[in-house]
Amino acid sequence: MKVIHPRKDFIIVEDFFSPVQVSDWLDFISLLGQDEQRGFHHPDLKPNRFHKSPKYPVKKFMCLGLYWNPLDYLYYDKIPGRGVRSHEIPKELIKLSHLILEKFYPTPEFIPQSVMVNFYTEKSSMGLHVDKDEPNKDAPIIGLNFGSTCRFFYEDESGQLRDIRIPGNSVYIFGGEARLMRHGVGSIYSKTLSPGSEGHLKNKERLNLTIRQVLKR
Ligand SMILES: O=C(O)CCC(=O)C(=O)O
Repeated sequence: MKVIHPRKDFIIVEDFFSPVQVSDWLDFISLLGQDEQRGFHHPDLKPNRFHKSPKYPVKKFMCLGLYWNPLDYLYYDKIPGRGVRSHEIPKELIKLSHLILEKFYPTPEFIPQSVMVNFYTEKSSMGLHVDKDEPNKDAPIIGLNFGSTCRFFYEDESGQLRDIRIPGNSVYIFGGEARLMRHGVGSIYSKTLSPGSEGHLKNKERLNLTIRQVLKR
């Protein structure tokens, strides 16, 4: 494992997952993603001044736990328009999030309430944004990264935009002073599939899970 601190309260841990763990997680996520009602879909995005009916910029998307609606940026108990709850957050993922925080970013009483799963292809990216839709802006956000390396943009302490490569098999955490930093995902690099993800993901594909505590205690 290699721990990197691109800025205060933003931590990347490379080689966090072993290839076997990666393969197991990807199998599991793929299974959840196949569910007709709760699984992967390509939602519409909130209209903006450039587009009346934009699509979400990432090819496939689903949530576990509370559903974040890309149409209005709000969190829901049930998936709007479908009337069903998302898959529950698996116990293993809750345990994993606690283990990650305990080791790299001690946080009292983190309660995972929503996991956003984003599946990127070479045509996907995610524009710069701030994660400000959660009433709880104190709890850190944990990212799990599988597959290809991406170019990740983030804002440093002085407000300057910087970028770093985030490889598969890594995790990142941003909380505290970095919790409301602007960030986004640029290019997905070719031929960077991480060990354990071959056989599950193709060249230039990337899967990211972000784990959040949405509500205040
Ligand atoms: O794919 C990623 O690593 C970034 C996801 C993201 O920006 C977000 O969930 O707010």
